[in-house]
Amino acid sequence: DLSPDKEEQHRQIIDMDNTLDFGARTDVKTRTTWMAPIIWEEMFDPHYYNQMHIHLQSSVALTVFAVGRYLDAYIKTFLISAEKHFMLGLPVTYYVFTDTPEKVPNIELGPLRKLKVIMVEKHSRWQDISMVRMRTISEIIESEIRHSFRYVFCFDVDQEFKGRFGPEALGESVALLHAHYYKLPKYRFTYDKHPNSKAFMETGDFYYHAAIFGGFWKNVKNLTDVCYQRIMEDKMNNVEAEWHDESHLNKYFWINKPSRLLSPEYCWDLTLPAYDIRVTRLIWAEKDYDRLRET
Ligand code: 2GW
Ligand code: MN
Repeated sequence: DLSPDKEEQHRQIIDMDNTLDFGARTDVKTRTTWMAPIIWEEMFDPHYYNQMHIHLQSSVALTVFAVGRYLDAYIKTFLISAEKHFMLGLPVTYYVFTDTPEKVPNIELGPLRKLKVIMVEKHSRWQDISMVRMRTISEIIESEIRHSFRYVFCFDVDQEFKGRFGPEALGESVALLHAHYYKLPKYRFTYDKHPNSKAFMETGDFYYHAAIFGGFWKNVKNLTDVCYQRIMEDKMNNVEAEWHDESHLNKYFWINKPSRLLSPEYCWDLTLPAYDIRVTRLIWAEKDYDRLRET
């Protein structure tokens, strides 16, 4: 575990994070009502964040699931591109969860970077592949990550890094604005609408995308525990939230406000018009649903 002193020092420096220039972008929202920053290009000095997190000895565990056909389809591009853009300069360990460990390609990793492959079962319902991730992430945080890493970031695999995804994205509790919803009025957000689902909500702050979430390991552990518990309660009550784990994630962040938000630069869909997107740091990979989802 990190010593309390280090943790405290880190918290102070993060809170003093007054280098962000909230006025640098007038075309987009750069702060939430609870004063959490929303990170956009031109608001921050990349060099400052690199130096600060090296100084603080920040370390990052990245979890990603590649089960069934998703391994062949996506993992190689995901990992190779992460090596070029994700948290360069910091110690990073990739935790790859798959049902076919022997098929994980051998990727050349930079210094301070490691890859661990962990076997998981392939759930027959795809909704379960994505929902059970919550439990698996909680377990690996408890058994390993908490002893060696300050931060955990959890990613969908069907995406590719294209630009800097650096330590400016690190925070106590980090959520991502969904590319399809950040400009839409709240009534269009697809929160869960089953009154007896634990994910049910009538209004919220933003629509968050479950393709990326992260933060201090303790916060991510709590998030995954709470979401998994609510997913299981739903199962007992024979109800499934509209967008599965993503609905539960949205409910969680409605109650537990994230301390830092990532703009859709951090997970962009290239099929959208990009008026306010000046950099694409990560993009959605193309989906061939017929090929990927047939069973
Ligand atoms: C998922 C859907 C249909 C068929 C297969 C799968 C599948 C997902 C799979 O066969 N193998 C697998 O490893 N996955 C993992 O689950 C993989 O990491 C993938 O990125 C993640 C979520 O599935 P994905 O990317 O196909 O769903 P999206 O892009 O529509 O994701 C959003 O909604 C999901 C819930 O329905 C999750 O909340 C996800 O985090 C969201 O981005
Ligand atoms: Mn996805």
